Amino acid sequence: MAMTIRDSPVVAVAELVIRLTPGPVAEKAISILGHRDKQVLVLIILLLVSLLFAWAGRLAARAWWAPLLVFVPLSVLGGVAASMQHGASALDVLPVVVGFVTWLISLSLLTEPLHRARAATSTTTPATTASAPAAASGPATEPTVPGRTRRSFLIRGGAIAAASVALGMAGRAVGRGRRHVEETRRLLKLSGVTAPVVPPGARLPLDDMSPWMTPADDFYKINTAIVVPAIEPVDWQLRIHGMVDREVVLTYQDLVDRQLTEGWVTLNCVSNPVGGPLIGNAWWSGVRLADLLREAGVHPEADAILQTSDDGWTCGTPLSALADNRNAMLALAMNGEPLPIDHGFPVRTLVPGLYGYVSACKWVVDIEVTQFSQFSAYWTERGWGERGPVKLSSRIDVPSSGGELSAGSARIGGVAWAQHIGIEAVEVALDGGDWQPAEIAHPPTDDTWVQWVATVDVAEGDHVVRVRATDKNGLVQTGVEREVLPDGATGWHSVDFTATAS
Ligand SMILES: Nc1nc2c(c(=O)[nH]1)N[C@H]1C(S)=C(S)[C@@H](COP(=O)(O)O)O[C@H]1N2
Ligand SMILES: [Mo]
Repeated sequence: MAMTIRDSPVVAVAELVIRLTPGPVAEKAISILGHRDKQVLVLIILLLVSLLFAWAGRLAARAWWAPLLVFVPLSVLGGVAASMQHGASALDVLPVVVGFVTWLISLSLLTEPLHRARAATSTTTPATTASAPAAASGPATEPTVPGRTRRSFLIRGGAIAAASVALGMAGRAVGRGRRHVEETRRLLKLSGVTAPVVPPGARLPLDDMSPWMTPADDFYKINTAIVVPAIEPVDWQLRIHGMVDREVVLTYQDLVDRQLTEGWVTLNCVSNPVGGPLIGNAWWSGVRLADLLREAGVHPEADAILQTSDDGWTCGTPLSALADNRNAMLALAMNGEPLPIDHGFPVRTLVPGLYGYVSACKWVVDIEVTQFSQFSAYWTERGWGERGPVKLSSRIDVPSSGGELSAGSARIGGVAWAQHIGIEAVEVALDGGDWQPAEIAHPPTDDTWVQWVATVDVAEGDHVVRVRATDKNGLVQTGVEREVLPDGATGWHSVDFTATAS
């Protein structure tokens, strides 16, 4: 059966909770729990379900039907959640039905000996108690009622545990889907994809600086899906339709056969607080979106594309950012390797200059050419800005917050970014003093972050340093502090450190 772990009712309920959570609350949860928010949610749901089951067990001692008070609402919730998932069919409710029947059978098997025992003790009249010695000499091989109850309870419990283990193993077999795709991905050779080479001038030497290239394993991940899609390239296709002259349907092979474009692009998340980690720089290879859109023939009145992922996630991207000279692409590879599954294998979108939530659709399967006035997308429905141009920002990597430097002439460094505009200058200010210029690196395009290093004189003791950048339009990074909601944080990153005697 083509059942995947995504069909689990617990996951469905968790996804329902996520869907019903208002944007600002979800944002708070993500900022408190980091990106383990979904695992925590699943754990909470499992814990609640266990508590409800314990309660159902106690109810069962009272009347055979009482646990239904717990099972029926739980199953209905699971069923509703499962059927509300993106692309759900009647089949998705099946695990819930199976679960419901399993609970009923398990509980009645487990409690049946208890009921029998209770029935036995309650029919034990004083008269029969009096004749107990006689009874004992009769069916003497039969254990006493409490003993038999315990044994039978244990045997049945054991049988159910064994059945659960068997089911668990079956579940793991279901997880094979992802392992298969992982295997396909590992064997995939993409001609036209070149290995990343750090461009000359992109790096400034400073220990503990974030590396120019973020390895895929360290690259931040944002997924609303708890279990991400595992798609075989042969099963993937993308439809470009809507306000176009000709609908275009592309297979993975179609993309591989085309001329690939490659480039360094820094991707960042709108939820990244000032100085935060939700940013990474990678070498991407893919097919230019501008070419595909030209082939489809975009109508002049269109101003957006609505992208849909295999997992149902959506985002709206301004056409203006796709048709100009920037390297907006359907990416097939990251850092010279096929995209990792978690970063969108087999195909994801990438648009330099826009936050990921309005552009970087992973596992993209549908692109509708349309108008912003015609739709709302996943995050815009939750209160985030409709357009998401990246805001000019900068970060201090060295020293780390609360870290140490040797007193004297100290080197401070980090990154600054204003994708597709470019960084003109970076300045630092020590202990609230004047802004002093930093040296900046010169990467080949404006689509990446820019490393910077400043040399400052620090006396022994505690200090605070802050940074600001200026973009190539002459805009100076604002010191006004704004929250990430609705369209990205602003403010200056500052770091406290101690200068020690060297
Ligand atoms: N299908 C899908 N695509 C998605 C997302 C998502 O949750 N689901 N998150 C978006 C957001 S908010 C960001 S910042 C980037 C992050 O990409 P990464 O996980 O590869 O770093 O992916 C975008 N694409
Ligand atoms: Mo994001």
